[in-house]
Amino acid sequence: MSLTFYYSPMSTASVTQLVLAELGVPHEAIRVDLKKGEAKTPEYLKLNPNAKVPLVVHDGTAIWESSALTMYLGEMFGVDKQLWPAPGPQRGEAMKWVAWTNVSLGDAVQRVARNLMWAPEDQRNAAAAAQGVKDVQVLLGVLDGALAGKSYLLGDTYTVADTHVHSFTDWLRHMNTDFAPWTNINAWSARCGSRPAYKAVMAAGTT
Ligand SMILES: N[C@@H](CCC(=O)N[C@@H](CS)C(=O)NCC(=O)O)C(=O)O
Repeated sequence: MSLTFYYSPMSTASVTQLVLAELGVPHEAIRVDLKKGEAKTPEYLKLNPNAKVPLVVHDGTAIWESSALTMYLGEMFGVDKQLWPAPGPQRGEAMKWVAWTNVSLGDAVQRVARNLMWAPEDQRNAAAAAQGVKDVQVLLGVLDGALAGKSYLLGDTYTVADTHVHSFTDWLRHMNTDFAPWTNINAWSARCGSRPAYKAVMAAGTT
């Protein structure tokens, strides 16, 4: 088995890095310097024509999109370890949260980030940013409600769906999102943050 993980610190690749650590998958990690254009070389573009990280090459097949990677790695390496559900409704639930994070929550968060930070100043829209902030709070309410009375997204058992969603909420905290109303999320975050794999990745300082 050969698995190569292309990443850059402080990027979406952190999600995949945490998932790989949680699953204990042996791999080679290759750091891609985005500022130096290392994701735009002809060799890299052959593997990921989107010129982005994360990228995993597993036994010669290139797989990108962090949501796909969490689901794929969970399916390949997580079922025996009870870190990903076997096929069935619980797997559907796990997939639901991973897709929701990248598509629904991701959309609102990107509207905020684009209109406050990422876009050139003359392309930013304060009203769109303000609406994005409101939408993020509505979506966090959905997550908080789903965690009521539960230790983890799927109930009593931690899965890499938790790793995925938690990594994203960590980033939201860095963006100064208001988490004060979300007591269920905060208690769940503390549980996710106490996982040995999470602590080891944070201590290594490569995320
Ligand atoms: N939808 C993709 C987004 C990946 C993405 O946006 N990666 C950024 C870093 S956070 C990137 O590699 N950007 C290339 C660059 O900045 O040159 C995923 O979820 O994997």
